[in-house]
Amino acid sequence: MQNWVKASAAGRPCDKRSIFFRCAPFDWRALASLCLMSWVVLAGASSASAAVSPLTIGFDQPASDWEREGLPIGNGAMGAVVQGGVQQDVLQFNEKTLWTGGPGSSKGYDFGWPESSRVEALAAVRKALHQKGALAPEAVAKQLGNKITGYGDYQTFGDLVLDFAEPENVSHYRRELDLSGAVARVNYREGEVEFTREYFASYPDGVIVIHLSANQSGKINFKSHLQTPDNRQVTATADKGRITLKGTLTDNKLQFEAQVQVLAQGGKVASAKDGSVSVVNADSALLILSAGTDYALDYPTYRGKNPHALIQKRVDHAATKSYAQLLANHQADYRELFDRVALTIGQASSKQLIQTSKQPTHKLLENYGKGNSADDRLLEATYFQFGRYLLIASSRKGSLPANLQGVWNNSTTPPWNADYHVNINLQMNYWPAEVTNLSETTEPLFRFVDALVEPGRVSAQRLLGADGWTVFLNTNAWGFTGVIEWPTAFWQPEAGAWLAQHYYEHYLFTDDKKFLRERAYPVMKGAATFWLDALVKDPRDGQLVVTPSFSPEHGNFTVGAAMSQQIVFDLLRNTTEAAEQLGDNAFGKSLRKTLAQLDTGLRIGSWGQLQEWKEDLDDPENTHRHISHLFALHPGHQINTSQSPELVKAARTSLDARGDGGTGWAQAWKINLWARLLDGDRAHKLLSDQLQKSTLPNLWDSHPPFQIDGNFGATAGMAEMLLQSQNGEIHLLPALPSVWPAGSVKGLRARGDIGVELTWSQGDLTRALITPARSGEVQLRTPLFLKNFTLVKISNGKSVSVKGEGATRTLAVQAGEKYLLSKK
Ligand code: FUC
Repeated sequence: MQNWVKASAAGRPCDKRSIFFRCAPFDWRALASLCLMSWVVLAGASSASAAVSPLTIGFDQPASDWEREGLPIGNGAMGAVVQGGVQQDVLQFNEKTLWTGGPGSSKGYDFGWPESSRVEALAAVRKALHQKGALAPEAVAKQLGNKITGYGDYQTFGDLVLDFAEPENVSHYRRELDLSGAVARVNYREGEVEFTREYFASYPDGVIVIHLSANQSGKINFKSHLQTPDNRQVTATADKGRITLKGTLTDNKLQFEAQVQVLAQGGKVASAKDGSVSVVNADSALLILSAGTDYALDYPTYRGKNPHALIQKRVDHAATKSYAQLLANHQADYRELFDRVALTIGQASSKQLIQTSKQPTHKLLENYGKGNSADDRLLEATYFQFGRYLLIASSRKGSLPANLQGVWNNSTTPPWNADYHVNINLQMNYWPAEVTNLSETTEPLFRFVDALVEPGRVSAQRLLGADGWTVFLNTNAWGFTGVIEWPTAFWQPEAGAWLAQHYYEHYLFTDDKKFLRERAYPVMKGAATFWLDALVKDPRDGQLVVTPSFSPEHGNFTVGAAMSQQIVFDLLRNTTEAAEQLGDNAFGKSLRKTLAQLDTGLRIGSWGQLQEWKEDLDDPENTHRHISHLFALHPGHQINTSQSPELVKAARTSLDARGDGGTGWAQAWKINLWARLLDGDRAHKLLSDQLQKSTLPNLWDSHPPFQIDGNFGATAGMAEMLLQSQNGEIHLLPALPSVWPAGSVKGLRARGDIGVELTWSQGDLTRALITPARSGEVQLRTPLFLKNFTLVKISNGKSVSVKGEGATRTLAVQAGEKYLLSKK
């Protein structure tokens, strides 16, 4: 475990006589015992007096464990975890660009590129594969793997620490995260005095804010300082209530800076030489924190300006505003996104909640599935909205995309470097973005992937001798596009194509032709160019295949594994459609020619399963967590219930055999897959499993440890149970589980830039409001068409006619109008 130091003027550990007890090396046991003490003090306290918002994650004690009990706040670029100790409140915080490694790393850095071309080794691997049919991952890694240096790790920035006097007589403690308002809160009483702390991360002001208040005047007393790990050189100063911490990472000399302005109403603010600021006898206090680095997403140097001026400006500017103004700015920005979607699935109403169930969230989790249906639905609805909250908090324009931990990381050596794994994880992070009406949150993803194209061209050339661009298993803040040497995962050249899918999906959802032309198509075309070059004719049947090919983290290397083929198919089909729309006829023609010869990766095997490999090798007993060969069902849509029933059956057989186990993200993927198989109860079973087996008390997804993809995947899966639009029709309530017999959802989006609001009762749709943003034909699917229904245009109340028969009907719509379908 890393040592932490309290930042001091000369970057030295603090004075042992200081009232701060966490002098270097930072004593974690001391902190743990302090937390335990606070817990013991508070355990007897009754639960909070504050009103409980229905969308709240709450605890009745401070966090004793960052990962399991911390409450995350974030504004995309910055994140923080609220732990809420009474005597010592440690706000651990992050800024997304603080990474070790990369250009300038003391260890050297090469983007994962081998020194010389691997084209000959590749040819040898291909030849051996064609002769033997399969190769052990270790054998291929020996030929094509690469020992890398300077990959780096996403870093914790540090802690903003508030120290208070030893508390006496503490009661009524509550710590909560209000998802509707994106504010974390701590409330407790000390004797007669009621203390409140509020925390939020503002996107419009670029700062994290803490506000401390009490119900009596003159009661706010604390001392604040910043502390940061010892893998960096730092200086900390305090002047006029402003703590400034500047430094460089030892490894790569990345420059960083954090500033905190401490302000008080009433009382006094005093700055000390050791870099701390104290507040004495104030009525309330406000802390404004901002942090940044000189990182720039700019290949090949990745360096921009020293962050000092920007951070200073942000904090200065925010400090001119009142707490109420800062909060109002933050909430106006947040609510504009968050409030677009509301979900009711039979959860306890806020009134019932306040009266009867002030249960901390972890109690809801512990009691989940034990008979209190309203509480179970409350947990599910909260979990759904938590995914949306986390996406808003970890992915806003102007910073890097959400990484394996979103933006929240308390370590200098996090699991998997808290990087960007692109063989499922980064993609899953963005699955809920379009359908749950948070399209704007995809901007950091696109900016990031745009910046992979240039280094990705070198990887394509050096590793496969191909034009175009690609990336393999994993990438970082530094444009890593090459390969590592982990045999069972390193080779995943389809990752570029998979990322390109997100561009096209964004276009399909938003109908934004400019985005398609200027942003999506160049990236898609580059990824497709790579595959036009890299596909090889399979001598066995003359089809074009990926070789070597590896089904993520499972089995041997073979030729043409299902997932490789399905991803390439998805890319080439999407790019063909895009080329046609944009009039790039010559390229469209070569894509069509290639598609006609491409092995589609869809085969039904001896036990009725969808084959994971081109050969029928699947073991019905195997329960590996990756279910890669089902890519074509989700997130692809080559397999679908209306056009390919045989393949749907095979996919079901495979999914059933794989079982319901797996780590967080695997379970989340299975929610989506069962939803695509239109089996709402099974999808719900996976949701329950995820809640019961892979969810921490603070509702973070566990892998273990904490990994955020499962949160996002589950939110997407729940939306997928209510609405699907991947096959040219909008399917209303495609996989409604029997435990959600009545409910409503507002604000979901369907492909074609269409808003959808649904109400159902006794398991059947009763009302659907369709709001298209463009004119044209819309195909809707719902069994309501088999019953007595009405369909009216809201603006004139007139009936609208539909074409077709059965459960699927087509209506002509006008942009900006609203169409109401209801049960007669
Ligand atoms: C993939 C998964 C692992 C983990 C890692 C970050 O490689 O197979 O389970 O999620 O990404």
